[in-house]
Amino acid sequence: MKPRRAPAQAGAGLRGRVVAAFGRHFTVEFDDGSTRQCYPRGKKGTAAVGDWVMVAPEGPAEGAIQSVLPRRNLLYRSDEMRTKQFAANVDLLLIVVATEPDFSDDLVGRALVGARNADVEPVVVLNKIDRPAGLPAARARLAPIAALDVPVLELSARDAAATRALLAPRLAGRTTLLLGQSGMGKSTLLNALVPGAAAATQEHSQALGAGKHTTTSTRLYHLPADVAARADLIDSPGFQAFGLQHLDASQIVDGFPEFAPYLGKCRFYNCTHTHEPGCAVLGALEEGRIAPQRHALYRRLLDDMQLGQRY
Ligand SMILES: Nc1nc2c(ncn2[C@@H]2O[C@H](COP(=O)(O)OP(=O)(O)OP(=O)(O)O)[C@@H](O)[C@H]2O)c(=O)[nH]1
Ligand SMILES: [Mg+2]
Ligand SMILES: [Zn+2]
Repeated sequence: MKPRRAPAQAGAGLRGRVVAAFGRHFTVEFDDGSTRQCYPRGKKGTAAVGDWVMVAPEGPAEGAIQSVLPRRNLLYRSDEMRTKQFAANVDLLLIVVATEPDFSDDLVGRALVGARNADVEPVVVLNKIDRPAGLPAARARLAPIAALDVPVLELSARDAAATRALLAPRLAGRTTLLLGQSGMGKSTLLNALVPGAAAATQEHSQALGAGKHTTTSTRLYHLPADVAARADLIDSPGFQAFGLQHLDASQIVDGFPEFAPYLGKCRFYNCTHTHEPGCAVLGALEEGRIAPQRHALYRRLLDDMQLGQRY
């Protein structure tokens, strides 16, 4: 995906940032805080929440997206069926899990691989510590990830003051994406940091007849300056699957920093680290220096990739 250039001449459009996306409808916010409902002009190039775009104003409150400005990164997932964009120009990824309901460590591992490949710093938030029954099991499941020096922050989003104290320093001056399965507490976290934000989300999902407060679209919010300066937080709908079929074998390996000390030490230069004799990665796995769950995830990602190549 090659980024397209902004129009060179002044007055060709207004520069703004996509703060909400509903299918092919986008809310774009401008420097003065005003917003316009925008649609993409032409078929090519899809904007994502977090993208900077050039807009040709139409009437008082609408506009056409002329171009998507070059982005630092784009977090997305993909499987055989489709590609789904999460957000663009993200600095920090908060992967949200909870003591209950059960979360999938497979999805957490995939989010980490996606983050490393998009050059986004990952942090895991273990939410709902006010419900401690599931805490030991959750910690055990996260141990192989914590061993990679990925911070795991334990908190209760229902305690807004503690949540702010813990997260605000990491959010200042950056764009942060909340990602995780449904029910883990992403929107509750958002609401602790941006009071009133969840009210808007709930109104929206009720309008769609979604019933529960589950988030149905991705949206960017600004933290109040007294919580954190120049901090943007993106809430997203919970996901059930995190396909990474857009990654090739070497990008998948890059997602496993614990393999790094052994790379280049295998007997075969084109070792896939799955079955080869004399594989240094498999040796480290056998000696307990690589966690079995992590190597199993690596195998699944390679299998997914091979599946994708058949289509
Ligand atoms: N006990 C407890 N419940 C929490 C906490 N955080 C969130 N919850 C509850 O967990 C449920 C799900 O929270 P949400 O914030 O809607 O979860 P979400 O991750 O945004 O879910 P989706 O929008 O469906 O992806 C709600 O009933 C929250 O009140 C917490 O720290 N402690
Ligand atoms: Mg939500
Ligand atoms: Zn190997």
